[in-house]
Amino acid sequence: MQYTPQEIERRWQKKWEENKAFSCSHTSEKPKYFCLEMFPYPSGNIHMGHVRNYSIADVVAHFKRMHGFNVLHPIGWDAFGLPAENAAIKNGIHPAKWTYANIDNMRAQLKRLGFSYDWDREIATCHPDYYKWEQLFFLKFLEKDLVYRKKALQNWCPHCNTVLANEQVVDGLCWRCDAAVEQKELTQWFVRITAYADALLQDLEQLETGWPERVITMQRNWIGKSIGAEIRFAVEGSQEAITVFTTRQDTVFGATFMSIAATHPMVASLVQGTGKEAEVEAFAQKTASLSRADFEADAFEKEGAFTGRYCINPFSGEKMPIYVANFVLAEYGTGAVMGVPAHDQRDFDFARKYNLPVRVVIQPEGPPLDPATMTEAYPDPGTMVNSGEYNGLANEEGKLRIANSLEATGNGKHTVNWRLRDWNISRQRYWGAPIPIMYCDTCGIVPEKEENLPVRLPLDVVTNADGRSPLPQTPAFYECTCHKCGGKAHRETDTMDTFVESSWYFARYTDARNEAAPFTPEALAYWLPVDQYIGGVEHAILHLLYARFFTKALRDCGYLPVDEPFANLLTQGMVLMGGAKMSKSKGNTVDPTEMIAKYGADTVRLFCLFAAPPERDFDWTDSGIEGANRFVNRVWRLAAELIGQTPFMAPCSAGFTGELGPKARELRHKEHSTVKKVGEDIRQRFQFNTAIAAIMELVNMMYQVKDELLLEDSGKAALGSALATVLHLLFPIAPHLCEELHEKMGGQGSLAAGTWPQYKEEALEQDTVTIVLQVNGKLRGKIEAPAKHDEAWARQQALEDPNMKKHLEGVTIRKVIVVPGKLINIVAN
Ligand code: ANZ
Ligand code: ZN
Repeated sequence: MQYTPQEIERRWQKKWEENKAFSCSHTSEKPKYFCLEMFPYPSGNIHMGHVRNYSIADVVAHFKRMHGFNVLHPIGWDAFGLPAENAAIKNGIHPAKWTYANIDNMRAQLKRLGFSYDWDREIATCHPDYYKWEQLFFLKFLEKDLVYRKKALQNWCPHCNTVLANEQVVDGLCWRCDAAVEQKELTQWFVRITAYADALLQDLEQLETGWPERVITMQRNWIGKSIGAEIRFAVEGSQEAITVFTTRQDTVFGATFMSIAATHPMVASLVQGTGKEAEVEAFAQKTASLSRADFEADAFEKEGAFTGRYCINPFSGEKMPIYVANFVLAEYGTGAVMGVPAHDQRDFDFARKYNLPVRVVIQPEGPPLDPATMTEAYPDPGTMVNSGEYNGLANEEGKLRIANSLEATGNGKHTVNWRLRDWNISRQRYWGAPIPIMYCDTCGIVPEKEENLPVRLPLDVVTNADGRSPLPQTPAFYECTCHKCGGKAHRETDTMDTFVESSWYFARYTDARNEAAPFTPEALAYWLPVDQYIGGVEHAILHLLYARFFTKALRDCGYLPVDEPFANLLTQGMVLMGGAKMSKSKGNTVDPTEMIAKYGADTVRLFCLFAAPPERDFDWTDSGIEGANRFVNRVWRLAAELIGQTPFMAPCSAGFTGELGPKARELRHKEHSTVKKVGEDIRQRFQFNTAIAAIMELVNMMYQVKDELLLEDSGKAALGSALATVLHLLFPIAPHLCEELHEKMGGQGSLAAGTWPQYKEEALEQDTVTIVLQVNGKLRGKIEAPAKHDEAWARQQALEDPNMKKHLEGVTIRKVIVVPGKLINIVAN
């Protein structure tokens, strides 16, 4: 019996496909389980990161099926986006052709890995049958004022020739190409994600049990709710006032200067006539190009330019110089910050640099702070001092009272601020879903009619070499008739951000072939939410936040029946090579196709699961994949030897204690305890690596005892049962191998429809236990004892053990510590 993975694997893949072994329906009586991996971008080839991600998900899907769940495990393609256009420019292929060819190739690769997908639900987001619904949602959002058009400074990537969302700017660079991001004024479509800021924050609570803590923290910080106050500072010699947002109104008596953003609308009027115009203008120019990420970088040097003007602190009455400062963000709060050097490090650095006064207004316990000797700001809580009528109050109490007083005097108010910004979804790119809007000279912005959807992306265009979208040069696309007045109109030529497609794809899987509607309520009610979502932690903010928003917004438009899309989230680690991320540019990639050709899909899957717990990164090594391959072969050889010699048995079915000899009982014990451990490892923590290790131990024991057990019938039965158990436990991990051996053993049908083995409590009890003997905590011996023994008997055995006797000679026994069935420690001196 030869192990020929290429042949075996293709044979079972064909069978599963023909029998539609993994298709599912929402009309089932069974409980449902929706297992989802983040769908791939069709870049051309499946890489090891995909293999790991999908292998994890596939174990979960099989495991749940074997536990009686009706499992939805779909796959599709996040198929719009820049790389298709770039490849088209480079190779002269149309983005559509490039994308669909890649999908064909990657689909074949996934099939070759034997993943248990319901292929009837495959989706590609670049298909009009998909984006048609997205355009519908755009119109629904427009009706609800959840999308709007606005002119604003935008993040602009000069290399990709498109705007980027804040989330797509990483440390001031484009997340795709690493070009420095510029600011450019453009009129764009925005999704009003801020309307759901509170709900997005609140509902994180629902996710606390199912999501990694750090992802929740990242989301919370991104949404960034700040509770504080706005305070008005009158400008000296002017009717104008500067309003600041602060979370520390309790420190207002310590505000000794004012700082405003370089693009603050009052800059010009403030400097006018002060003689500082040129200086401030030059400074503003220098600051304009900085991004939010620049401000947040640790090494960022805080600088400012004095405007020559002052404002008045409404509490202390003090004159505060007004600076234009590079650390004040124009788009956050009011674009102005009161400088409190004693209690804010940034302000402290600024004050030392420009020789501004430092006044302590919050005292910690212990020796009082002295501004003359302070080397850093004191940002923590304390008691208010130098604060007039507020002196002596705890600062938290002071916050409340000062905010109340602001409202009473009209100098300000309680305020909540959010870090979250609305989501700019306009992209000046071709390969995306058209925004279903037309502009009419008479009627203005005219939404396309629902019955006219989809607004099709034209495929007969010539892409520009510099990456500019061809749509503005394609009259056949943009020329249209206004359906309100019948006049000439012009279609929107921007397309939607591809993150829009991935914000709702999970819901489309519930009813992927529906041509009349995006979903059916029954299917949604049955399948949602996703029970287990699996993907990379790089999507912790962007994609997950957008999908959470879409779920709530579509719920409020009457579509989705849930508040949150993903009940449980697993973020898998990366597959590294020599400690570094695999990348084509570094030349340190491992091609899954090659590995499958060499070892078979089962080995590749097994290695990805065995190498580390799913959250952790692991290194791809030749020795690792070879080790996995040796184990697969070891299982094969064991089965080959046993088949024909042992009876066909169901898992965990070998006879009862009385009928089995001691070795067979030992094997039976191992078999049942392995079922328990593997089940727990997968169910509770997705610890596939320790689960596989436990299966390996069982296989090892079978090798050790088989020759002896093959001599008697009850031993053969014990081996037959253990082999069936191995194949069932290993099936989710190495499905082809297990199917083949199960069939060869005489098993009927497919393991894909099998049930998870059930261990018996009684079989977990061992015949004998090993008790460790110690004197004063040092190991001095061991005794084998019947599992059910008398404690006094065990003590006696310990005292009579020859080595123990030696160590107890000439000393007095003070105490005997007994851990029943495990340890006896005699304390003596
Ligand atoms: C005075 C103060 C004193 C502050 C103190 C802090 C400590 P979060 O929690 O992120 O909302 N701030 C307000 N608007 C800003 C802007 N546009 N650009 C840069 N900084 C800005 O932070 C709120 C604090 O960030 C505010 O409270 C303000 O500084 C600063 F001992 O005001 B604080
Ligand atoms: Zn019109």
